Amino acid sequence: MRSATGWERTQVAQSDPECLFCKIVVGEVPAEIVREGERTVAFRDINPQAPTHVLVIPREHHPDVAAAARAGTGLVDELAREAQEVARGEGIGSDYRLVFNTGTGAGQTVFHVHAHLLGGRGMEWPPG
Ligand code: IU
Repeated sequence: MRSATGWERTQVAQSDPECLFCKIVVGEVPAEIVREGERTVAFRDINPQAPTHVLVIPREHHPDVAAAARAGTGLVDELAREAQEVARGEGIGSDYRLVFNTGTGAGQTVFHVHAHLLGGRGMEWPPG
């Protein structure tokens, strides 16, 4: 398991010291990192729901996708682009599901925006 050590000293504009994913960003909490960018980190979900289950997050703290979109800096676009790169790296091409659970009623449990990239198996619709 590798932590995000290469970026430990990067100044993150917006960070929450209590946030688990902010701690992963600075390497304080280990995670299985699969890809890092200037503004994003992608790591494997500890409780995978598919052969590929990677979380793509911004380094900046935003509680959910709507807040990240409101920041108006193209961050949500970048999460989608990074997810595509991770999918390519995982060998699943462009067949994947990208999910932003938003709000406790929709199953969000970690309030640092994250895109779930799920793939490597058939998907059903509607989701549960
Ligand atoms: P959710 O959409 O907020 O429910 O997703 C949070 C995800 O974070 C969930 O799939 C967890 O398995 C995952 N996760 C993780 O990968 N590492 C952790 O230390 C914790 C949660 I806590």
